[in-house]
Amino acid sequence: MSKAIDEKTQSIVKQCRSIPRDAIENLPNYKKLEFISAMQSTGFCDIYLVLAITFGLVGIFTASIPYFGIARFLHYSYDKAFGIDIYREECLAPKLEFLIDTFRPVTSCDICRNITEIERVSKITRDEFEAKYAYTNRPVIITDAMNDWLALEEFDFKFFKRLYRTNSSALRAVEEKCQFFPYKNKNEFETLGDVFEMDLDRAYMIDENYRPWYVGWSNCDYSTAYLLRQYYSRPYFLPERSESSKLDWIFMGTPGLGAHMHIDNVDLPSWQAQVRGRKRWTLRPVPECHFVCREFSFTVEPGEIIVLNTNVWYHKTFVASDDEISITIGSEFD
Ligand SMILES: *[C@@H]1O[C@H](CO)[C@@H](O)[C@H](O)[C@H]1NC(C)=O
Ligand SMILES: *[C@@H]1O[C@H](CO)[C@@H](O)[C@H](O)[C@H]1NC(C)=O
Ligand SMILES: O=C(O)CCC(=O)C(=O)O
Ligand SMILES: [Fe+2]
Repeated sequence: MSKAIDEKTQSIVKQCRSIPRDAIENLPNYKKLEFISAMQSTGFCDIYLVLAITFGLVGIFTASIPYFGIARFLHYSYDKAFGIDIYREECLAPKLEFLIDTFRPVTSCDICRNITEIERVSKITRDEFEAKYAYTNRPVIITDAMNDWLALEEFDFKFFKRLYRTNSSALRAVEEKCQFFPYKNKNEFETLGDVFEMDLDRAYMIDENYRPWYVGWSNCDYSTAYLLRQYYSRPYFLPERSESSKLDWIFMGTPGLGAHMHIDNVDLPSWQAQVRGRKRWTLRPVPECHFVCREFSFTVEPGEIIVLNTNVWYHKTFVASDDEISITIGSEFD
């Protein structure tokens, strides 16, 4: 879950601010990127997308022909032509942010081919979870994994406001080293501290003309993570050997807002527990699978955990409760 491409970009931007411009222009792939960028911004045509889809489709349709090397050939030339490893030249990214999504390697559409809705399961064993979902990129909702969580009673805006109070080490840690995503509220919330300075009437939508808000952040601070873990337990279905990531991701906000459609770049799949409120998700297959797979939506109810590989599914969210804020906590797993 740590996290969206744009979230990644944000951290890159920070890290790249100090690099002089001409050093960036000397990176080996700068010219190539600039060319594609110019084509796109003149609106000449979305040549890159057309090529990506064509390559992807031809690759898929020929993949089943044994010894007919075309899929391999296409994959190879695709990589050569477009496979700029943007993360090795991370400082190109902020300049050409919009290109990042298209620099994903081609995905096999087997991941999404037969999936048209999300499955809901309960009482699943670790082995079954591992075989069917953990590493298959098949999204799933587990409905019975948070029954004994204190978080269900305790997590609300005030809880986090107390935890991340002004000058606290928890807040300082997030502001200094963790990621913060204010989504549509980026003009008013520069840091997590700004969120908790919002007055409670607004936070709880009591204001007559309340303005909706939605934010997410990673908690990368060890002692805060330890505290948070007093309120939830590691979901029982995760494979035994799977390391629990030290990084918690928390998303919180009012009805009507959520995360925009994006795909992440983080290696691992993740789980996200819906502690409070309801959240509508839309999952969209990658563009090269547009004709093979379907987009679909569903709502995660309080008490449910969604497991999703956010690196292979585009996803967007939308808080769908009537009058309650949505609060989720989650993490990557391996
Ligand atoms: C998809 O479903 C079809 C028909 O139900 C089946 O033959 C095929 O093996 C499935 N493909 C995958 C990748 O699961
Ligand atoms: C936070 O720390 C600053 C600087 O040490 C201090 O001036 C300020 O009063 C503190 N604020 C609170 C609410 O403790
Ligand atoms: O929960 C959300 O609103 C977004 C979550 C997300 O983007 C993710 O888990 O990767
Ligand atoms: Fe995401």
